[in-house]
Amino acid sequence: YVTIANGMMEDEFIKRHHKHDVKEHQCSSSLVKHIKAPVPLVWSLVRRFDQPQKYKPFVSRCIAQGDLQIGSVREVNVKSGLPATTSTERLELLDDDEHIFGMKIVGGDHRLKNYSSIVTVHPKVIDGRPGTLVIESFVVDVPDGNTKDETCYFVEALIKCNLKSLADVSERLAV
Ligand code: A9S
Repeated sequence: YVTIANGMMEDEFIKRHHKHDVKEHQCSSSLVKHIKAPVPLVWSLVRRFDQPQKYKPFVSRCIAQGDLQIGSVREVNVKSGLPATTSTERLELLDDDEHIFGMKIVGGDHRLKNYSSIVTVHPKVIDGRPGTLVIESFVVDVPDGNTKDETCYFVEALIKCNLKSLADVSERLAV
């Protein structure tokens, strides 16, 4: 019953914090990651809009204007070998009490139009110690020539890499 309860808890979080207005030509999904590190540590990485490279493996450089205010914009350069080189992104949500981070992609030489994502961070006991449940959801336009499934698969694969790296960095720092 514990797993069912946990599943319901995650579903509640998703329903409450990860609402996206999904249009017909868009796709949306959410991913969950358990991290064996305390919430303050994980949140300290997620909240740094100006330094996504602290944990995102594809980011090579980031320049952010403004000081982490809602509406700040960052210019992200990504590593070679990816189907893009730059992404311009806007900070939409940063709630240090509820641990909610939201951003929108507003430009760049990639195909993710109208991409919007929300990351929430929740305390959870893992292996009898303070751990973190991270939930990341997104909505994005389905590019011409692609299906919803292909688009969701592509974005989910990237987010899984980001969340795996967030876990590795957090768990290394938590030692
Ligand atoms: O950075 C994120 O939080 C999520 C995504 C999906 C970023 C994807 C990306 O940076 C690439 C990795 C370069 C892939 C962008 C904006 C477009 C891509 O095609």
